[in-house]
Amino acid sequence: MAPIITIERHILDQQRLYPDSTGAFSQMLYDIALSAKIIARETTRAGLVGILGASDDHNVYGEQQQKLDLFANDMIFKMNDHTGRLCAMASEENDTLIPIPAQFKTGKYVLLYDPLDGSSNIDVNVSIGTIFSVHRKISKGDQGTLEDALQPGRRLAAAGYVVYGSSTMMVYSAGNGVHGFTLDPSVGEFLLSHENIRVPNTAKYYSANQGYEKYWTPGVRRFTKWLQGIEGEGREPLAHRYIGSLVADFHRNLLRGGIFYYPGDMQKRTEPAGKMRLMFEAQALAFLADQAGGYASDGVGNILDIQPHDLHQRVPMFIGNRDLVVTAETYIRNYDQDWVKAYTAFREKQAVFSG
Ligand code: P6P
Repeated sequence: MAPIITIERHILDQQRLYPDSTGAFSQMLYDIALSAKIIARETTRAGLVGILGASDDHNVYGEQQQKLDLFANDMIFKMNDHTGRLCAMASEENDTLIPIPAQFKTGKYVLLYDPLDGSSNIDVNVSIGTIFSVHRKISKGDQGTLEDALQPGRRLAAAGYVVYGSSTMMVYSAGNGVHGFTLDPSVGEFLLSHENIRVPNTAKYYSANQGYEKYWTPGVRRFTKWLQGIEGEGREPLAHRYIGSLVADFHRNLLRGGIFYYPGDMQKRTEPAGKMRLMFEAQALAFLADQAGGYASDGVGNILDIQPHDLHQRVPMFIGNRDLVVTAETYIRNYDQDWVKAYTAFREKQAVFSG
């Protein structure tokens, strides 16, 4: 029988790899794991406690019951605002940077999170997820600033996700491999179940919303035909799996091999930059993919190298097996020069606008 290792024990063991760490980093990962346990509990009961949809009911604390994504957003904030480990937070649910309340000490990390990605799937009982990433404070002074949040993914200290599916799993990396933990609800502990996850060399799946294929660029359409074995050297087709919940699609491809892509387009449905949020989805998953031997690109280059300009900026995303993502980049370079020009101009305008 494999040794039973809780996520707390694993984080402590990882901490020994960084002798200079004060333990604040490990403590912060515990806090995130605890938030995940509480969200997991509410997610599994969502249909039962009337959290679905806003309601006039009030819970035992006298607070109005909220939709699950707002519950998750509040939960992560309240678990982390007083710990003295963070200098700021940023959430997909909040337009601006979230300061640490004045009555609490600040720390040296910024936590960015999408509290419940895919929340439109909650009402139909499809897996959903929480995505988080952690940057180190680089600005002067005690309070965090946008400068601390808007750093390239290469500088991430840690990133991870929780997938609330048939079981609840937390997957994280602190820069030393990707490790997965499965929640044992009977003891309320995340137990190590997938140590040092590596993207399998042979991909099994491709994940994209082909309902929007008419908006895609010629290169992306031809790349999709290549994945299906119709274009090019007639490879064995990959199976198409698209759950419409990013964390669930990413998690399956991480474990079984595959590529997820949400391309930009020229028909202005999602602007040239597509739909994925750089700071709350793409950076975190790109960091994990890189740590697991995979690769994440915006179609032009590595997502980890993008200098962010806005908390809510979007990027196209091709993520998974390196050889598949590189092939997507080749198709785009060869057939989508117009899009590349429009996307590059779009990003340059963003840079200028953000000053
Ligand atoms: P579409 C969910 O809303 C989400 O942000 C991701 O979880 C998911 O991958 C994507 O959007 C689905 O988008 O346009 O295919 O419905």
